[in-house]
Amino acid sequence: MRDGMGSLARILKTIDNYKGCIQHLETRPSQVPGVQFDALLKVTMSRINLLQLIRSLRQSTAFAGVNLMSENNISSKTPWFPCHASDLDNCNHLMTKYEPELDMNHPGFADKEYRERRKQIAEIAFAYKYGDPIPSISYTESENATWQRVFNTVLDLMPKHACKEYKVAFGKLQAADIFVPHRIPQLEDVSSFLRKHTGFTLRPAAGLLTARDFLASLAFRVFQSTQYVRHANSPFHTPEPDCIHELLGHIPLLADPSFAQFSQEIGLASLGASDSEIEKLSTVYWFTVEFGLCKENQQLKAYGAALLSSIGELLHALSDKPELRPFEPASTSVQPYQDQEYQPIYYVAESFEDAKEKFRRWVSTMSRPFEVRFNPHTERVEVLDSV
Ligand code: HBI
Ligand code: FE
Repeated sequence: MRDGMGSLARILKTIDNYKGCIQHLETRPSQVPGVQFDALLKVTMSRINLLQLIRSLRQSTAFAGVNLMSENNISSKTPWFPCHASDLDNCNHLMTKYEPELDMNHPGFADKEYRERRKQIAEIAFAYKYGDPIPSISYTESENATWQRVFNTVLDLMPKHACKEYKVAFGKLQAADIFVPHRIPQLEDVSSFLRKHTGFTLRPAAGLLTARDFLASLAFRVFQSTQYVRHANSPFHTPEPDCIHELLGHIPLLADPSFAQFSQEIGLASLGASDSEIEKLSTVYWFTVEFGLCKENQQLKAYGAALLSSIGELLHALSDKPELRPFEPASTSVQPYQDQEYQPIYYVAESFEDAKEKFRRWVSTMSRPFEVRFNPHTERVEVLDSV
């Protein structure tokens, strides 16, 4: 405090305003030149109010700084989260409900050979460590043929129905000889391509990851991508993500700077978030990154990966059947959804920039008592809990 005990009174008043309860108070003459007192306060209050209290105190010039000490009920309630891209080696927890062994509706459920092949490819992801090159896969003729069928339908539908950012990036992937009809692209080549455009990179994933782990990687501009291929009998549908979905659905837009930024911001917002907030962020992700529609010269276009990699749902989304609503994070984030049938509701963004603005405003209302910033030089997330 720079102006003596008078400022302590103001701190106490501010804490009272935010309904905090003081458990302990200590002051001592400060060692810092120009600062008269250090004060240590222990308070109990809700996380939301605490965040606002800190913001409010930071705005006052009477204080040399407000430091949040690690307090029991903050550190214990904040889940562990990765702070460096290499920590993502620990973020590979799977949701197994759609794996071919466990999901009776999976087209590979009764196909032992398919399940073996899928497992063999998934092993690569379990063994993968940060910094390794992504091992290449010799895809079989049948796997490449499945890719080719989906690739050709995307080529047909894209000119009319995909947003311009997708088309531009798709063209670049073709020009780089990464997207060709007759063979599945290797993740390592795709990763190098993305790194040059937006700094995104890939790491191999063994299947459907938990939302927390999946979203956390986006904070580091890392996209966890499966590497196995859907069942040959079902080229146009897969219950779990496969590399055709990742490559044709997600990769082109991750090469777009504005969309890449939006993706990273969802990831940053997820770090250390509560379970219910992870649920909301997943829902936003679902209705934007997976199933999002946007406007382009008064026309409706698709940018969601699940739409762009699934012809059936793409045509359904752009027909007059579903209900369309404007993207608004506060309401979109609590809209229930299912993953068994086509969506009855889609959310329409004005543009990526507009979606990002709205998302930022909404994230600032979340209850996390600290902010995070990604330092691209160190690939480290810095936690800002004091100024
Ligand atoms: N895991 N491998 C993988 N790919 C995804 O696209 C994916 C995921 N886990 C969760 C998820 N997507 C989303 O539906 C949200 O829950 C984040
Ligand atoms: Fe996806």
